[in-house]
Amino acid sequence: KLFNVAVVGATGAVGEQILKLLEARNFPIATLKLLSSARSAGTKILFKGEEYTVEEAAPTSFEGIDIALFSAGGDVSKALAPHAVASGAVCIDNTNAFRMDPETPLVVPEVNIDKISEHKGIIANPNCSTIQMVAALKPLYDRFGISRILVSTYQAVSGAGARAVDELMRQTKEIVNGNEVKPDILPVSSLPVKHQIAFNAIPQIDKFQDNGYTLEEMKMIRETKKIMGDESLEISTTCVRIPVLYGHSESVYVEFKEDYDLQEVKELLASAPGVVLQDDPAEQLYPLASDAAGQLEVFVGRVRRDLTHPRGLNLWIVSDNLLKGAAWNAVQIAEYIAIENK
Ligand code: 11C
Repeated sequence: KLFNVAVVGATGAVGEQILKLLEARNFPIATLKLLSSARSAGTKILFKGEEYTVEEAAPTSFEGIDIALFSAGGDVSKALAPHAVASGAVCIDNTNAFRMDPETPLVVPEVNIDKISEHKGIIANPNCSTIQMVAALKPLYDRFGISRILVSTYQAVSGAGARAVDELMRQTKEIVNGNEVKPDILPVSSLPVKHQIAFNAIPQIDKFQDNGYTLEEMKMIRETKKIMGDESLEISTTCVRIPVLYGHSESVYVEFKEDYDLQEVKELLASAPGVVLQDDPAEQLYPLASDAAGQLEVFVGRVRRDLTHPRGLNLWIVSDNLLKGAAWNAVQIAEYIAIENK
């Protein structure tokens, strides 16, 4: 069967990757509708050699659509996904809008694909920094149990969109040329205070919440518990933006419930779906954002026993935030839906 597919946010950083993957994976498409905000409507995009004109997304855009992939921001998803569902579409939503809604499955295929069948029209794609962490930790969680996770992230600017990518390039040139830097986008484009990202590290991703954590940090905490189906998981997060274009890196400490064998941990990671173990200190082999960029997998290395806790383990987890962290996870879900509805 072929499907009528809509991509909402087709001109954005994630939308662009979704289209590339639908093309590369030869997704069974009957018709393709490209939608965006009024600002980008009219843009021409090539898909499989054919030119498409991006249309402004509206409540009436979804008639006859089977699968709608949303990545145009939470407000657009909140406003339009219910209309898409009412028109009979299954929505795969890349935004924060429905992730914590109890009616909406929050899915990382390698972790909880079984939840897809519970959807009531919307399936949520988790935040990029959550996806790569849970994909790597799932086989360890299943084998040893995890009581506690402490994570610090090193996140690429592309997580904040194409304008943040341009901003890093522009600031880098300004500094190298000895000119004054004028920050414009980061850490949060809608807030008045901006900070330099070139040659810097900004310990703020998204807005601060009342508890002193940022929304990105709280997303990682809430989403991990929901995806793992374990509200008792203790998780502490610090999310940092660094001057990398593509690929989020994470330093992760986990405390297992049971004693573990380090070799078995490595074997579990090496055989986990969608995970690549890159761990050989003698060869200086470990995951790098520059290698992970453009790849679909989650890369894990620096796997080592904690020196202070007998059931503690340290790891380094890296993945392309626009691919497994967003577009690829969404297209994987779309592929499952296509197979289910064959
Ligand atoms: C970032 N993780 O790197 C964010 C981007 O909830 O899907 C993804 C935001 C989200 O800035």
